Amino acid sequence: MDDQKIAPLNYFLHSYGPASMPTMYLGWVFVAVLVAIFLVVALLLLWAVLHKRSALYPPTIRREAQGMQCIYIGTGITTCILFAMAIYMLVTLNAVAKPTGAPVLTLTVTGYDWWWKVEYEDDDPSRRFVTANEIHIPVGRPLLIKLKSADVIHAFWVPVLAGKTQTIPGLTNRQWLQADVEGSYRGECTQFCGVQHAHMGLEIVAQKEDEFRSWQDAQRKEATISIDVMAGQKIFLDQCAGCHTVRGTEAVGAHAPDLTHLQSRRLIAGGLLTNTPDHLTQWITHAQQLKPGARMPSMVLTAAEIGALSAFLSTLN
Ligand code: HEC
Ligand SMILES: [Cu+2]
Repeated sequence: MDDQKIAPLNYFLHSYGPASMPTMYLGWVFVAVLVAIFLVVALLLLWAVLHKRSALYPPTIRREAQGMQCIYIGTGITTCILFAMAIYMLVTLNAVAKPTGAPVLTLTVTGYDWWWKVEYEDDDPSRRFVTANEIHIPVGRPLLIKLKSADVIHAFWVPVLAGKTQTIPGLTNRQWLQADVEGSYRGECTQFCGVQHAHMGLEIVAQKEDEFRSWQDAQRKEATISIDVMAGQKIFLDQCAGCHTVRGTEAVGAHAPDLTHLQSRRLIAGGLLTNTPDHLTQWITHAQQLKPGARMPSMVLTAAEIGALSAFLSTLN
């Protein structure tokens, strides 16, 4: 969790993968062309202001014909530029439409108010697993993401890796993605989906193949609950299991983030808080103050219950 790298250049108008690289160049080229056009027009305007037509030289037929000629040339140039830009845009759309090769991984990502459920698919059902908000991927390999929604329309967007795709109730949309640089990339919901839309973040963590494999193996495991935290587990089963799952226990709630490997995640609550013991306690007791409207109530617990529950949650790694 702590040694996770943050990609150094996680900026606007940068790209770290082939699903977004062509679009990034398109953006830069369009900005350059538009700035150039702006400068040319501004200069021509300035020239016109400075060379005002003198009243001593009334318009002649020859001058008017010259004026018309200028308009034809200007329209011609504009049309050519617009056509060139349209063609470049179509070429770019085509370039990002298909993955660089067969996807090595298929994920189903489902948007919920206001978090993301992430399912790693596998032909062997025993190798499938579920997590939330933090998506690990092998660096340099294409993957396929199936996008669904559990409630309203959301949109999945990791700007430096790929364009945005909507998640629509009842539909499965598809999007491919590839990160060519190791690191952690921020994503957002980009379709207004209710009060906490701004706190529906996600993180993509691109890792070396072997690191990714061991992360996957760890995620597949069920939680191992030690006898010391049984009191906390009991509170969890009473208070939290209606919504949350911890694989390996009787908690199988389906409409909240899977907490089996909660401690492996860097952030909680859609990127609102870093995952520290302190923040976890605050979140559990004050979810509605921290993220008003979130689909988790602020839980009313005694200090002893919070202590036992925190001990239980701290073992979910
Ligand atoms: C009514 C359903 C419900 C109950 C009961 C509930 N939760 Fe939640 N919980 C949620 C939802 C929904 C979220 C996601 C909220 C968000 O990010 O908007 C969540 C998020 C969390 C998270 C953050 C997970 C992450 O990775 O982002 C933790 C930790 C958590 N709950 C712990 C608990 C504990 C512990 C209890 C019991 C004391 C509990 N919850 C009870 C619905 C519930
Ligand atoms: Cu949203």
